[in-house]
Amino acid sequence: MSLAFEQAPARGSPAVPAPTRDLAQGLKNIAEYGLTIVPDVLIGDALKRARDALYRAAESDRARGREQKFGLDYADDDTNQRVWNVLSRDPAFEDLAFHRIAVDYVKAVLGWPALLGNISANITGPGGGEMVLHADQIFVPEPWASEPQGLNVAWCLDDFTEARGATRFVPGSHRLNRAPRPEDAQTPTAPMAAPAVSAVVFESRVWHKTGHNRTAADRRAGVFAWYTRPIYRTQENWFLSLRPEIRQFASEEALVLLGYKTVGLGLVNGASPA
Ligand SMILES: O=C(O)CCC(=O)C(=O)O
Repeated sequence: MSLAFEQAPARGSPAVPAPTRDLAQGLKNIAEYGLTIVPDVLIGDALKRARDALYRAAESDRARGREQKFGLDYADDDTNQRVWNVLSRDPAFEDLAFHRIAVDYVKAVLGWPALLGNISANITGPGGGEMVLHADQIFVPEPWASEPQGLNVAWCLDDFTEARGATRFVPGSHRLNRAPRPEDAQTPTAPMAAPAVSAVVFESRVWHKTGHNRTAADRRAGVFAWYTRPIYRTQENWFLSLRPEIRQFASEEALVLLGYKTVGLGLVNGASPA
């Protein structure tokens, strides 16, 4: 049995917590398991608008040869597709990024102000492979502070089932307060099954990965809104205040310092802007 599971919730309790609409209970779930499921959030036509918009954007990216892959081995995985920066693709995603429930969790877990770090979508496709086991705050050097530095709100736009590659979690692993190492890759995980219209809120230290899509024809679309504490934001907002010619004639090093040339963070549609 792995260290993560020894520290996981007591024997006999469910692998993932029961869905709840109650914020206080949700926060307890996040403290104990690292995640909570909020049922029935995308009411009215909100689900259809977001789902249609996402599949339209994904299809458009494919048609233009701009599709982004994700998975354990990008080279061999042609069926999973990531769509970056969905906020700019359709107004339906504003309703997810700034949703009352999402913002309430962000304020309660991270404090305020916080930043929307990214909002992108992962669509698993038939045969799509797993992602590597990871925690979302991989950019934070260890040892980690005792509080999460970020929060993810996953919007289920299709039913998340184990067969379709629902996100898989190591419940309680956030309490290890470290990222998984290569030797942790086979740690047992629990699929986070949740119907479309649900949101899954998980803190940045809990270990997780995209599951393997074992279906013949089903896709699974999730929109992941990632929020962080604002501590390393630049004090001056260069993107708004910089004289344009400074960027135009800037050295490579100056572009790095100003945030225009980057790796991993500060991307534009998944790539460095310069
Ligand atoms: O696609 C998923 O289920 C999980 C996505 C994820 O963990 C990520 O994109 O970092």
